[in-house]
Amino acid sequence: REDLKGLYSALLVPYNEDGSVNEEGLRKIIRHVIDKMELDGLYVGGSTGENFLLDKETKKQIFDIAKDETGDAVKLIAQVGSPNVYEAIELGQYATELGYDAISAVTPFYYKFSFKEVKQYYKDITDAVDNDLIVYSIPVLTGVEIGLDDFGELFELDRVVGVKFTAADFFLLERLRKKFPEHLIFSGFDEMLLPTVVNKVDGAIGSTYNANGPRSKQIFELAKEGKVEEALEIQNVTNDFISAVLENGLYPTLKYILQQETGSEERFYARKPMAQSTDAQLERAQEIYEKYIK
Ligand code: NAY
Repeated sequence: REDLKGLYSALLVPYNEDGSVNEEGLRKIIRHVIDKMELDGLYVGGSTGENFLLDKETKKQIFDIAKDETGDAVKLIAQVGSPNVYEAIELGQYATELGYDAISAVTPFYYKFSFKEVKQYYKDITDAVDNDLIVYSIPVLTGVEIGLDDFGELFELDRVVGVKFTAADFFLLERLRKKFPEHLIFSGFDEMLLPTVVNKVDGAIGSTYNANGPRSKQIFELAKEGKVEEALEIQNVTNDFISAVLENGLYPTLKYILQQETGSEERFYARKPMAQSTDAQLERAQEIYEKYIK
């Protein structure tokens, strides 16, 4: 699946105060990501979209809007994973019928599933959905660690084409790349984009690319060309930005910046139980916006 390579937005979703999707705002964010950030694709239904706080119908609504707004302009990956595997299958089939280029599924979380159970989960999804699947590994949020040999077993499943690797384990990343040259590896931590590209990942999926697209693309391209020094300079500025964002609150700050960038009057709310931004956070977000993005 060479065609899936590239830089993806982990799509951020704006909500209304009552928790419903702000459709107009979402469409504007998608346009911004495609037209201004010039990213290669959208990863829809990930952590950044607050997906794990949503009911099934709202997840479908977001898949619909993203496909409708995007058409065939960029690649679309639907994150459908959930400890409720029946829902994962239904969403995978739904996104596939809509024309999504691939699906992705987070490792099942909450209960301490054995690797055998995790593997069965991926088998059940890929048996039932006629699409390629990217494993979404994010141990910091799920607590689920997958080792090298276990990745090998998952990659043996028909239609498992790669992994979104959101971890700071560069030893494991290097081993994975060497052992599985044919599988796709997407980097998941934006602040570590450069060292993951040096380790020859095929692409990256991140929340900050929604706002910091141009610098991220430069890092990606320069590093691929072996221009590590130049790429590092841009990663340094990027990480000044990311540090400031993380310190002020990741989603509130990105939401504020995207609200400004898309010229949306309506505030981009979070979905409960995420807290809404405080005035102090909004003020600081404006400073960060002016310093790094505007
Ligand atoms: C998703 O599914 O939304 C993602 O791709 C998550 C990727 C992000 N990881 C986490 C833990 O939020 O983009 C990163 C992250 O926000 C960024 O690197 C800042 O730490």
